[in-house]
Amino acid sequence: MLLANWRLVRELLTAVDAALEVVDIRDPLMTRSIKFERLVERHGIPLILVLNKADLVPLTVSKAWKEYFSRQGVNAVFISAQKRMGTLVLRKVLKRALNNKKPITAGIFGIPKVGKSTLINTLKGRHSATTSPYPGTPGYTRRAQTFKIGEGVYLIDTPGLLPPDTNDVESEIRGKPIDSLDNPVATAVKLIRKIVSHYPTAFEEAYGIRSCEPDEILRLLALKRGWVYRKDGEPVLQESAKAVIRDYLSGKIPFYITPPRRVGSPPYRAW
Ligand SMILES: Nc1nc2c(ncn2[C@@H]2O[C@H](COP(=O)(O)OP(=O)(O)OP(=O)(O)O)[C@@H](O)[C@H]2O)c(=O)[nH]1
Ligand SMILES: [Mg+2]
Repeated sequence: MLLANWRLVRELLTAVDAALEVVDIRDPLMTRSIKFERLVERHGIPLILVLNKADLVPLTVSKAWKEYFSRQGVNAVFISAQKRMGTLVLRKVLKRALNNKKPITAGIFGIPKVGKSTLINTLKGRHSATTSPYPGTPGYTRRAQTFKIGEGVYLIDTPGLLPPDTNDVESEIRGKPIDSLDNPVATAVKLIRKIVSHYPTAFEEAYGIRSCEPDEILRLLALKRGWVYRKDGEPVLQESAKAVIRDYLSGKIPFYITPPRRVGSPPYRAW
């Protein structure tokens, strides 16, 4: 799977007037890249943090995240690229950040599967950039490409940035294709723990499985879907593990976290 290497990112940052960093609003802190943000700062261009997938979280949560970042001096906008929500505000914020200058070129960056290409399509008004639901599946972005989204307004779509080197499971599930994960069951267990610690009824709502126990959830899901070994009827946990990761990425499992109360305090225990 091709990712944006840092040399390409630096080259692009030299060429653009502003950088848009797209993150997943369900967990912005674990889907942003501080390394990237520092690089933008060094290039002296405006950074706009685009909190995408706002259709997956309550409006109060979107507002709280925007507020959280504003307090830290980060220019943040929440949108739903898929549902075409908030894009007018984003256009305005971009215009203001560049003092109405024209023509302008902005780069769209962010770790894999946060919706960079979907945002381009929404702003352009038709399907031009290819998209895909899971890391490395056909349609994911392999190279930088420029799109015109209005008179004198150009956006550059870019391949996913290397996910930040944290212990968080977001980096694990976005860094490579799901079928290439070393241990999908271990990754899914970590993901389930993260989900239920913030949204205890997630698996009941998604699959009708009333449990918060990762092993039990994987076992029951496999049995429910008929993913069993023919010889002994035991559940194939790899299959349910991959399904959970896919369903999380595509937003089928309800989940979101709320901003930490005090700036700087961790939002939750890192698993
Ligand atoms: N619910 C929801 N899903 C979204 C939204 N924006 C994008 N998606 C979905 O997220 C998935 C990834 O979208 P892409 O636009 O391919 O993401 P990307 O950041 O360009 O991914 P890479 O090119 O692989 O780095 C797709 O299945 C989109 O339909 C959104 O606002 N809400
Ligand atoms: Mg893309």
